[in-house]
Amino acid sequence: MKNIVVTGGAGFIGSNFVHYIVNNYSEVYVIVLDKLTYAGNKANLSGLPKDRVELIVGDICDEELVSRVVKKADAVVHYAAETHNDNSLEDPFPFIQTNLLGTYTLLEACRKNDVRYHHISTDEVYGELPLKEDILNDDRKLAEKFTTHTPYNPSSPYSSTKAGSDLLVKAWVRSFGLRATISNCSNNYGPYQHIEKFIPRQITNILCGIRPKLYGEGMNVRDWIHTNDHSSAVWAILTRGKIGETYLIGADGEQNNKFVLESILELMGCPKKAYDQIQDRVGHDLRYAIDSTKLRQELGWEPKYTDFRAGLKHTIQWYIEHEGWWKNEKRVVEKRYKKQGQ
Ligand code: NAD
Ligand code: TDX
Repeated sequence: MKNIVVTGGAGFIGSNFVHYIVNNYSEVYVIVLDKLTYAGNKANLSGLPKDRVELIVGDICDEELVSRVVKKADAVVHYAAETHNDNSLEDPFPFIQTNLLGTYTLLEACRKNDVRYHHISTDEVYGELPLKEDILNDDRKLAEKFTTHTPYNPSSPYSSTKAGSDLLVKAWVRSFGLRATISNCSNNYGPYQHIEKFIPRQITNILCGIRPKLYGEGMNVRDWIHTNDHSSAVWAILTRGKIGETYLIGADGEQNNKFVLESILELMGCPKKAYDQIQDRVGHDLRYAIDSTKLRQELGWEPKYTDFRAGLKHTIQWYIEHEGWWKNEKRVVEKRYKKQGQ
């Protein structure tokens, strides 16, 4: 793996992956293909050596461009997507276009050029799980965590387009022998995450003197993983994963939103209850939880950043030190949320 194309490499998780490669694998050259939508930012790649990383600004739906870029690669790692559930509820079309048509365009380019492909996906394709306490009180033996055998049951336009893109990959493996793998990861946190997302939205709200916003009662559970652990898992799958397989990535980081928000407030020296409970997200998934046994047993992967409180503290510090990175965007994001009643 000498030449890797990373789509969406100027976004949150993609750029963290590019940093991870540059810091750990000196022989690898990375081409980032990114449209630089509102979620992409050149600054996420600043400081990286020019002889190791190249940014090509373009759309993954552009067949001619994609074919030209993919031809040069040993592998494509596909992160580019429209990623925010709330946006998908306002306007699903960009999700259909990038997540489905964009993935199709990449798959065709990899098939025609026999290039190894790794598909980045989400645990949201499986829909929601009941809360742990409800499983204990129910005798139907409900699933406790997502595994690769859990049926797909996506809830939002975002997760349904991610589910559709996963299915395209599976079909390209079976029908055309594409050398592909898929990973479905849980909620990431860490530096460079766009401030529309839960954790950075609340940190930057506090820094701007705005009261944090919790959807509903805040009992929804997310399985948090530090983005560096996601990167090491993707590298393990890309280099040692079995072709045609799906791996679930998670670090046993379940927390409900209320706990996460109150932890942020406490770590930032604010009263624990200094937030507003607001209108809930439509179709809001209750709980996600990943069983990553397969990845751990088959590939020997282990997460390193498992102290959530320490990770949160470090992330808060990053947003404090990088005000220039997010400040201009804050007004736009909050205006959009206000229009949506959130
Ligand atoms: P992000 O929104 O921060 O970044 C997405 C990137 O893709 C941006 O740089 C954007 O400019 C680029 N992009 C969007 N449309 C494009 C197009 N048509 N052509 C080229 N580039 C385009 O997203 P993220 O949170 O970093 O997520 C990255 C991937 O990881 C996505 O596939 C997402 O589904 C998946 N994922 C995210 C999480 C999470 O917690 N954020 C968890 C599991 C999986
Ligand atoms: O202001 C908020 N208040 C709030 O309570 C926001 C923005 C969110 N929330 C809640 C909704 C969710 O239960 O916090 C939780 C996390 O919300 P998001 O950051 O929007 O993430 P989520 O919807 O869980 O999806 C994320 O993880 C899986 C990513 O955005 C997806 O791209 C990924 O696939």
